[in-house]
Amino acid sequence: MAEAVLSLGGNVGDVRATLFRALEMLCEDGAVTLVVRSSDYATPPWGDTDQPAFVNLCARVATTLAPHDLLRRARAVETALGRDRARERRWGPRTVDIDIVTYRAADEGEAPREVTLDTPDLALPHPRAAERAFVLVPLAEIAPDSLLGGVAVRDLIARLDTSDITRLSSK
Ligand code: PH2
Ligand code: MG
Ligand code: MG
Repeated sequence: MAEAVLSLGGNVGDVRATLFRALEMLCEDGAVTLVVRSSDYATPPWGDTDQPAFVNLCARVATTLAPHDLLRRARAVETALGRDRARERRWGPRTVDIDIVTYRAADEGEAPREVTLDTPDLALPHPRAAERAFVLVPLAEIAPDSLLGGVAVRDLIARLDTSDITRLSSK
């Protein structure tokens, strides 16, 4: 079993319900199982500030899927939940975005190892996660000691302004 950290976010529609459903759909069979998820967080739009606030969360999953198979599943869930990549603008509004932040392979009898990948559709660890408070704040809730590019999440956060990110109470 491998373990992956996922970042989910969206800002169109009933986002909290959509993110909840996205986790359910990702875990619909035994190939992906939820280990732990963060709270939902309201986060200011990053990259393109002329759009509504996002809701973001992070989740740790165990999976038998290889990185690209996990990506394919994430994309299928995005599409099923109303995302239309052909119509959206870069960093613009979307019902749901599911990103793989890190992927740790644990082959039988071997120590877990962090997978690094640089392909056109998937780079691991996620190349910009370490700079994004909307990824790091939820991630710190579930794994403050985890490393991104060799630096602990709690230390990465210390460099950023997180004052405009608010944890949403559970529904
Ligand atoms: N995703 C984007 C662009 N900007 N801003 C926040 N706060 N949260 C996101 O998930 C997000 C974003 C494109 O994927
Ligand atoms: Mg994405
Ligand atoms: Mg994204």
